[in-house]
Amino acid sequence: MAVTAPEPAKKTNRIGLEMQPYRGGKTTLCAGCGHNAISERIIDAFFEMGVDQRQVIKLSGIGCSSKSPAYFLGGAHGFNSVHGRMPSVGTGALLANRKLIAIGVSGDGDTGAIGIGQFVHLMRRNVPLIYIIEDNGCYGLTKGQFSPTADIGSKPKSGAANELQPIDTCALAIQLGASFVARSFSGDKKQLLSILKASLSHRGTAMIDVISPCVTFNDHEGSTKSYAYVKDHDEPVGEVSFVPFFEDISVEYEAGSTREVQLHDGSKLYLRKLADDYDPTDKLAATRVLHETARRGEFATGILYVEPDKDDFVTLLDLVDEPLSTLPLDRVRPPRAALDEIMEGLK
Ligand SMILES: Cc1ncc(C[n+]2csc(CCOP(=O)(O)OP(=O)(O)O)c2C)c(N)n1
Ligand code: SF4
Ligand SMILES: [Mg+2]
Repeated sequence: MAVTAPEPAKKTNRIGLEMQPYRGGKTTLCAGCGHNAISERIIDAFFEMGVDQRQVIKLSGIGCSSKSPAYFLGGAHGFNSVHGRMPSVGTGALLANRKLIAIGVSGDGDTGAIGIGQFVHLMRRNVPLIYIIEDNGCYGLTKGQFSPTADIGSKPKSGAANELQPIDTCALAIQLGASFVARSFSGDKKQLLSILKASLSHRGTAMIDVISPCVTFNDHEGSTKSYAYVKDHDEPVGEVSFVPFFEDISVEYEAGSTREVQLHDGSKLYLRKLADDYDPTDKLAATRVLHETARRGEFATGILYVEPDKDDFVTLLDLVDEPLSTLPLDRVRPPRAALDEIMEGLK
């Protein structure tokens, strides 16, 4: 009689779940699209951090990138909003329920064009949300027109090269007050996973710009957001190692060359400097590196800036601990007598 070997036990995370429940629907994006790789890393990060999806809200705007939340975390809440308007929907959701873990996915068009005003105010408020830009330098969903992150000199498949100044979303986010700003590449599994896991331990806006090539409209020779170009011009500012609060690992590191940063939930980030003078808690240094690398046609990647102790928007507003959405009416509405008093005062 043939004896079959027992199936290897499936890996479970710290809340006892397998990877499968963290997946979403089958992707309808093009095969090879960078956005699919980012969805995979989000699934890995939430699984490895043992996040309870019932606490999670996925948000997005409009674009191929904004379709992505359908392809990860099938057990989370979701809101696919209007083009460029995800920040206000996310802010509202987080004010109504401060216990939510929010992850927003946007595109370079959704953020840098129609949604730029909303993006600016989200960053300056330091709303506690992970904000991912799946950055392919074009409007993928509407057939590849240049977006505001297209680099000067980047060439389309046909027609003239881009001559307009690009928006550097990382430099903008740092200047505006975001407290965790990173850039990565959809093809760099290790770096992107560490950044995503660290962003889950941060309290405040975690803005992650992920260069994510559009294989259908912007992956040819001459494009500065193609796989080949980004692989050759990726300049990490440091190596990112992340140790979550629930893993008791002591890390040996070379003093002087590695920076230890304690995050909100007690997790630790170890940022090993590759560039001599890089300090991820120094806004000016981060901004300078972004400008210098851009001038050379390169992309600085890694955790560019982190300010773990900055108050987030919910804390600044001094909201009660219980989610507003769970409070009875008599605790959210002023009593009749208080309204009458106000009206009297206006006479
Ligand atoms: C109000 C409004 N204006 C314009 C559009 C058309 N539109 C849909 S997606 C898109 C741009 C998407 O680009 P991006 O955010 O970079 O996402 P990608 O598809 O590249 O991932 C535009 C202009 C729209 N849907 N709604
Ligand atoms: S058109 Fe481009 S951005 Fe959209 S799914 Fe295809 S490869 Fe991705
Ligand atoms: Mg795009």
